[in-house]
Amino acid sequence: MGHKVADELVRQLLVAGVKRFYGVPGDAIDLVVDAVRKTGATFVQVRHEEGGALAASAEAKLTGGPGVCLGTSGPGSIHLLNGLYDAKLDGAPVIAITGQVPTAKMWSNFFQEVNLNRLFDDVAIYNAQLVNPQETPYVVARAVREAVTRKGVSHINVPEDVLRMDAVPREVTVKVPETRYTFAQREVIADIEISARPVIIIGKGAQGLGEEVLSLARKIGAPIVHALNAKGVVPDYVPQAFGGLGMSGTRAAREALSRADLLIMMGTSFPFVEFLPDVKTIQVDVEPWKFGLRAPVVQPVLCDVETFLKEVTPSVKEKKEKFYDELQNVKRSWMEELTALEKQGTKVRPGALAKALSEEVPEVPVVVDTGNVTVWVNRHFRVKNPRRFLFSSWLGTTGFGVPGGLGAAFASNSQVLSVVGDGGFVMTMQEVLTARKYGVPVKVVIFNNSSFGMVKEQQQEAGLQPFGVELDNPDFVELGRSFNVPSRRVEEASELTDALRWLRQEKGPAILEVVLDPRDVPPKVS
Ligand SMILES: Cc1ncc(C[n+]2csc(CCOP(=O)(O)OP(=O)(O)O)c2C)c(N)n1
Ligand SMILES: [Mg+2]
Repeated sequence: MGHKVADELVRQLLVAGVKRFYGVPGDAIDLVVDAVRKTGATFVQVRHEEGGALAASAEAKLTGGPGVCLGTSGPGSIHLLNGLYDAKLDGAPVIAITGQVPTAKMWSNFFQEVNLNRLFDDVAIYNAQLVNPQETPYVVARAVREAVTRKGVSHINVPEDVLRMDAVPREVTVKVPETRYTFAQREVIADIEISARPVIIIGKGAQGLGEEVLSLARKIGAPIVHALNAKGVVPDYVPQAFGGLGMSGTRAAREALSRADLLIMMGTSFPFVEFLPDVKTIQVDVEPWKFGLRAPVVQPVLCDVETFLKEVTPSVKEKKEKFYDELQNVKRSWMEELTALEKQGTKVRPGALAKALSEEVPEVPVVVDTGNVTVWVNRHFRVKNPRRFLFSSWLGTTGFGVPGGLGAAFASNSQVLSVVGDGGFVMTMQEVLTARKYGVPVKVVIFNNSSFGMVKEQQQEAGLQPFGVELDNPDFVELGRSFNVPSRRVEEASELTDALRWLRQEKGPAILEVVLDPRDVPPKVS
């Protein structure tokens, strides 16, 4: 057999630290799948390539990547696109390996011939077609380097016959030097010291730096507000935490921002400018092109959040008057509002469900789908100790929850909570079968309100009649059982705690459907 291009391609990816390959086999990609099999690495046979790409994206969000997904020529690779866009928009390093018809048939309108390089041009940072066997190590190493350092998607398309050609194993050791940042400390510190009401917004760049962010916040009296992808960085129970920002955020965060005289944006380019105050802004980011993206930034700081905090926190003068103290009544009244929404009748209330998840399923990563379910979790899921949440935060794709849970469970080698709406669940529910096949403990909680709840509200707000939003759902428990996955339904509030304990104790994947009142919608904070 010898060492072929497919073998070298897989070998290079394994050398780069790739742990598994998500995909559906077939046609042009079979040689890559076979090369994975021969190495003993994990090939995760998903049921839809979108699920594979979303799982790879979730894995990359959790670990820094790269996640890898595979697609065959034509249709299989077209299916990858939504997951790849999720990775692109959330800056998750993902590599897509796609097959192509043999070179002898290319450009002849052959069966399944799709110009995948053209199709992936917008989604991929690095978009290559491998035609020369000798180039294999370099092309793969570059795909890894580009995905990881530029935080996005690399795509390598390979014609089937090229995969069969002989290749020479070759080490490509490219050490990417670590970037060190410096900035005008004195100016930044002066801006902070003269402000009376600074507010900190954290985003993805503050991931894992909860304690450090809190130290600065305590010293300068700043309330901390999080963009969706920084949920869980800072615990909710400290006086500095004001919750989420934006449509799924809190009234307390809105109020804090409306009174701010200085904004410190750390590792975020939060897109909804209507939520941002028109005040002096210090923006900390490692991507120069992001400065001023949202506001005319006064003080751009080209720096990673960790270095920024290390340099600023010890040097800045402690403020006697803490702005977050002034706002505690605002925070208290928001918490009362949340608590009122969590008051159970006989039926489960969605806010109470999100809160119960935080209490009954501690310590595991939480993957959240897109819909009102995002809002319930962002507001009502109380973070005690910092923990990871994964969202499709920038693409906002419905259907992220189950495949995202699959990728997160593989990557963390632990249980994962996948919180999904009934609409989002059905979009990608086939990946429950994948979780079962590999015994991966994805614990799915379905917020079943029999509708595309968020869309229904958007239609109403726009003065439209709700249309196309009611869902004729299957019996989720029967469905789950037919997947051979333990499944339960909760209809009464009194059953919830017990059901969540059951969910947590199941060894493999499990489904808990919770029946909700479709009229129970999250309040607007604007
Ligand atoms: C792939 C995709 N299709 C459509 C949408 C538009 N969309 C946004 S929220 C939503 C509703 C999701 O319904 P469900 O999962 O039941 O959650 P709910 O809002 O009811 O909590 C839809 C369809 C989207 N974001 N992504
Ligand atoms: Mg719904």
